[in-house]
Amino acid sequence: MTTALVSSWNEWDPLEEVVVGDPTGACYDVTEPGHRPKRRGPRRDLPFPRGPKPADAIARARAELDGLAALLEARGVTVRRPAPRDFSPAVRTPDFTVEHQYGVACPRDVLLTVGPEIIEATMSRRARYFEHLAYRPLILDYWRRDPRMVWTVAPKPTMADCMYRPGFWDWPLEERHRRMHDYEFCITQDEVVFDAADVMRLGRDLLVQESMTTNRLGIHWLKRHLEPRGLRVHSVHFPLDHFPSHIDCTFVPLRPGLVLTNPDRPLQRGEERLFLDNGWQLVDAPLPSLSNEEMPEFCQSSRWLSMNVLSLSPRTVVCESAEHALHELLDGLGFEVLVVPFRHVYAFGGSLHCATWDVRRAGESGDHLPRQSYAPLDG
Ligand code: DAV
Repeated sequence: MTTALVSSWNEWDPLEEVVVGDPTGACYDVTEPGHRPKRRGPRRDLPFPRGPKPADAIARARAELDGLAALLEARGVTVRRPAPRDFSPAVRTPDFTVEHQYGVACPRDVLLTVGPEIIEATMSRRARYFEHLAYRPLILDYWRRDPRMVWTVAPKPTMADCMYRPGFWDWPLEERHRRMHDYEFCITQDEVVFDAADVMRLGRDLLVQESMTTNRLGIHWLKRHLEPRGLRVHSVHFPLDHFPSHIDCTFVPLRPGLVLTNPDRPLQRGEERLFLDNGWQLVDAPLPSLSNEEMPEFCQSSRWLSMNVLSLSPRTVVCESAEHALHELLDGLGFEVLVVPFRHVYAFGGSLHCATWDVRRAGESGDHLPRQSYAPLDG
């Protein structure tokens, strides 16, 4: 009997094999219908740069990503990296053109492991349309070596102009607030759209956030795909987040019974029942060490990257080294806290959870939320 190479059911079981992102060849975020990048800090009003990122920024991010890889290897985890690529070429499909691509520092956004299956997400932005290609040599290798590995490619949307909601980026704040319970963002509901980082895996249950990067059809596609295998897919909502993108700075399960939550982004009322009815604790993360304005100039994520942690096991978590308040909280909750500097990666799309994609964790799918009045697939 061969042992599985690809198998990961949740966010916390002992990590055995992981892909760590690489900033080589990365370009700046592209202004497009699904994204409007902005600078932060004193130069906030200058235009957002275009094209490849400078070599020194890439070198600093690479040093931190390599540091994470070294820590993981020292802990006995097998680490693999995507092959370097140039992301500066433009992309032209029958439906859109985009002036350049993005990069592969954040594999979490693109790939989702569910048990023995690797799902390539549809993605939601044009500059990331072909990002999966950078991982194909790795995925093919897993597929060849693991006869039970299942390789699934979710249907690519057109990313044509009509897939996006015109005007979204210019809505005044009051309008956003008024519409917050509609969960309508820059993508429409006309095509299947999801980024893998909007999903959190909890064994038999998966949570998917409705966001700027995942729409209701995307969630429905995941339900229809996964539920016949006995899994349960739940959509979750955080109405106070007016620009939601990826769930891993908002709702971060750390072990069975415990989720790290974002005090600025409570769950939609009623959705907490699933957790409380099953005796789970929702523990708010402490305030991050940086304000949003202090985040790196070209970083497009919020200060809540502080809670974008990577679990090595139900009792060991890797955190960014400056987030002392979080280290203390996790220590008090009984975790061994490992730290690495990671702020130079922030401008490349995220922190420790974003920059990794787990391929194998020990353990099986478990039912950690057995009490629920679950609404199965409804057509
Ligand atoms: O809170 O800004 C960022 C996630 C990055 N992939 C946030 C979410």
